[in-house]
Amino acid sequence: MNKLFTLLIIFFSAYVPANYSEIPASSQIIEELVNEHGFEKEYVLDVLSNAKKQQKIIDSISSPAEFTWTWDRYKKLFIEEKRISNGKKFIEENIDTLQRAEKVYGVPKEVIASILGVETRYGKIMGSYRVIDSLATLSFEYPRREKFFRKELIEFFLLTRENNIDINMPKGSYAGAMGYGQFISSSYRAYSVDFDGDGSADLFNSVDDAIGSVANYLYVHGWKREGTIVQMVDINNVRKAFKPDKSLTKFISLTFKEGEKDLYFIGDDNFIAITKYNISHFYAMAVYYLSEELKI
Ligand SMILES: [Ca+2]
Repeated sequence: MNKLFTLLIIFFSAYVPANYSEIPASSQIIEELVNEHGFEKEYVLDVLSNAKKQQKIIDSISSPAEFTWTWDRYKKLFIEEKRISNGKKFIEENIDTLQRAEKVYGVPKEVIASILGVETRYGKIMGSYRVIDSLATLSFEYPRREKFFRKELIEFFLLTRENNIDINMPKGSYAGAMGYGQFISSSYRAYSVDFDGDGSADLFNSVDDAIGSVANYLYVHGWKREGTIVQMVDINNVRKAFKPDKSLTKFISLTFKEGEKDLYFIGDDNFIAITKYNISHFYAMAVYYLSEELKI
C-alpha cells in the first residue's frame, strides 16, 4: 500500500464519528434498556447512533481543576467579587424559597446559594455539551470510569423518559451534570424535589426546584441543622483549640496551603455532606468560604 494512502486511512479512521449503536461495548446497555426498562430497541439505537464523541470531554475529565490546581488558584476562581455580589443578589431575589428550604431541610440559605454559585454562577452557566454526547463518550471512550458512566447513561435514558424530555436536548458539563445545581442523572432521579409545586422537578428552568433539590441532597447526605462546616485549628495548641462537639458523628482533618501558610481545619458532618456533592476537599472548602461571604 502506498504511504500516502496509509496515512489517509489513519487520518480518516481517527475522525470517522463512532456509531455507538454498533460497537460491541454498547450491546449490553442496549439489552438492558430494552429488556429491563422496556425501551423500544429502535429508539435506543437511534439515540446511540446520534451521540457524538467529543475529544474535549475526554481531555477535560483527564485533568479536573480540583486535582491539578493549587488551593490558592482554586480559591481565587470561586471567591471573587462578582460571584459574591451576584450571590447576594440571588439570595435577595429568592429569599422566600431559600428560607422555606432552610426550614424544611435545615441547610442555611447561604450554603444553598453558594453551591449554586460555585456550580453554575447561580444558573448562568449550566454547560454547553449535549449530555448524551458526554455520557456516550465517557461510557465508550474512557475505560477508567466506564462503569460509572455506563450506569449514568442508563439513568439518563430513564430520567428523560420520566420527565418527558427529548433525550437529545439537555446540555450540561463535560461529565454530564445538568441544570442549576449540576446534578448527574442518578442524583437527579434520586434527590430532586418539586419545590414550586407544579408537579415535576425541573432543575433546568425552575430556580425553586433547584434550591429545594440542593437542600434535599445535603439533608439526605447527613447535613446537621445548626451544625458548623469547618472549624479552624491552631496547630500549636491543638488540644486546647479543638474539643470535638459530642454531636459530631464523624469529622476529618484538613490542611490547606494558603500562600506560604498551612492552615488546619476540622471538617464535620456538614463538610462531609458537601463532599458527597463533589468529592474534592477544595470544592467543599470553596463552598464554605463563599457561603461565609454571602452572609449579610
Ligand atoms: Ca417544579
